Amino acid sequence: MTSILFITGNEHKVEEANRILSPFGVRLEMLPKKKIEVQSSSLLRIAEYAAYMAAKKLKSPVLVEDSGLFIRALKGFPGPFSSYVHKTIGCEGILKLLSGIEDRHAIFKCVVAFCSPSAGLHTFLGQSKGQISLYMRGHAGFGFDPIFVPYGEELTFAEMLPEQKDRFSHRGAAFRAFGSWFSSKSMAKP
Ligand code: ITT
Repeated sequence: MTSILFITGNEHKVEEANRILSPFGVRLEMLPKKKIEVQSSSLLRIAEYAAYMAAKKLKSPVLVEDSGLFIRALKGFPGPFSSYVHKTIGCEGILKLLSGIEDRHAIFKCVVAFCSPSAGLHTFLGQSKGQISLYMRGHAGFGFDPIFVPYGEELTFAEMLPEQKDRFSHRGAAFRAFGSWFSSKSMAKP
């Protein structure tokens, strides 16, 4: 197993990422620091900047992930502000904003940024398209899981078994892309 530092304050992300990466022989060690965020509405820019700054400071390979829920009827809100919006108005607030609105289309997006002093910066994207449910369902997972139903499915992420969520999720797609790239190279050295 290769160990890589994962800069995040979110334990759920670490648990999910480790589950997804274990077949690739990669284990993430959580470094529970708030990542350094640029003021940007781009997940890609936020993740790239945070990974670059952390690798430079720690002189070690690091991973950073930035994700968010983009709701079409709300013109992409909460998007890059998902963490703050979840802490403030939560799933209930999103359901209120969407009450009476027929268009429930939404996309979960995830950007994984890997940066190492020797290999430089590499990013991996994942997304999951689906619908915002009419009410909260299920208790598994975190964040907006109780209100997100991926297309082709009936259950919300919060009603699924963990491995089932990984199969459909934005994080599953992004970390699988990272895992297959990483295991095909030897990028672990500083
Ligand atoms: P770090 O920045 O410390 O990594 P964070 O939780 O603040 O942790 P983000 O800035 O990337 O992370 O915010 C992403 C938010 O989007 C997250 O807090 C959730 O509210 C929501 N989110 C992302 N992925 C999700 C998922 O798989 N299920 C449910 N909600 C998710």
